Amino acid sequence: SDEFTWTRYHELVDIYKFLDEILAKYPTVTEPFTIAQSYEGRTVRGIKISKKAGNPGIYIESNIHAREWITSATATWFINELLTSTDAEVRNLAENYDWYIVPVLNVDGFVYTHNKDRLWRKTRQPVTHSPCIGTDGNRNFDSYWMVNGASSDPCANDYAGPAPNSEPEIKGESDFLRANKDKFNVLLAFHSYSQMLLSPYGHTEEVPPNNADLLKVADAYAQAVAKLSYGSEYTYGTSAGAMYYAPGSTIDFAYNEADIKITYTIEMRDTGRHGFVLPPTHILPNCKETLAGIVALVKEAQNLGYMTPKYL
Ligand code: 0X9
Ligand code: ZN
Repeated sequence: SDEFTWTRYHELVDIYKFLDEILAKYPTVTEPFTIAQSYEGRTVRGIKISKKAGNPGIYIESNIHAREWITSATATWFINELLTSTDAEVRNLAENYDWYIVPVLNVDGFVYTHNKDRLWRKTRQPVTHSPCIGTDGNRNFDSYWMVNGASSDPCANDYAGPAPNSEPEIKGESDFLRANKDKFNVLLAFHSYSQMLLSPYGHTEEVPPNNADLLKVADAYAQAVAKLSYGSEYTYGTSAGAMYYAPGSTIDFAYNEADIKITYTIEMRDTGRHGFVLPPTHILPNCKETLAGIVALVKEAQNLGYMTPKYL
């Protein structure tokens, strides 16, 4: 794309302009889709990239947390790479997998971080009988909602909402994932920061049946990133085990309700020096190491047998 660059962060309208340019430029292999209308009336948009029928599918959710700007910067860069890279590994990703990428899920919160409060995390829907605004999207999914952890206080940053799916953005993504569950073999939820890969579950320290595989695939990702001269150090583990309880998250919903057995929260750069306000100089290195990680992740998931098209 002409003016869209990865030397700075972009506002939602520019990200959507970038999507439109990509859709216009690659009409035979791209397709738009809609996840939801947000509380404030914005469209939550996604782009499908598919070069061949019958590919296994990979869904990428980005910026469910408004302030985690590095995630949409990386998602847009990744879209561009899938369509332009001449690298053999990237071409393999583009040719042999279908990609469903939502660069900004929490559109209202994202706009708010640009206009009002750089460190806003939640949605922007008011809560009845509370002066506080917004729900944590990553606690609002209808999977073990409010079981261990998550807050019932509307003023808390991890407020789970008045009910599961109370947020239109979350209801929309849930419906989309459920309706298309036969299409998705892998789901990645982009977050920052911590440099960690987190696998299910978030609501219990018990581990899922394929935990050993999930850790193997995460290890492949971490090793591929560490190998790069500029590569970051990534750790991994289950969400509740390696980080903290997080019930009602995207990846637990994906695992439990959409039958997506390879799924991670990817906490990108950094480890806390800059945190959410990651300087733009980090964008490209973060993008490149994420791509290297995803190449390795897909390869390992393929080796372990998780990439058979689910509808066959
Ligand atoms: O708290 C969260 O939602 C995530 N961390 S963040 O700093 N980006 O807010 C971690 C969630 C990890 N757990 C699950 N996804 N289950
Ligand atoms: Zn987050």
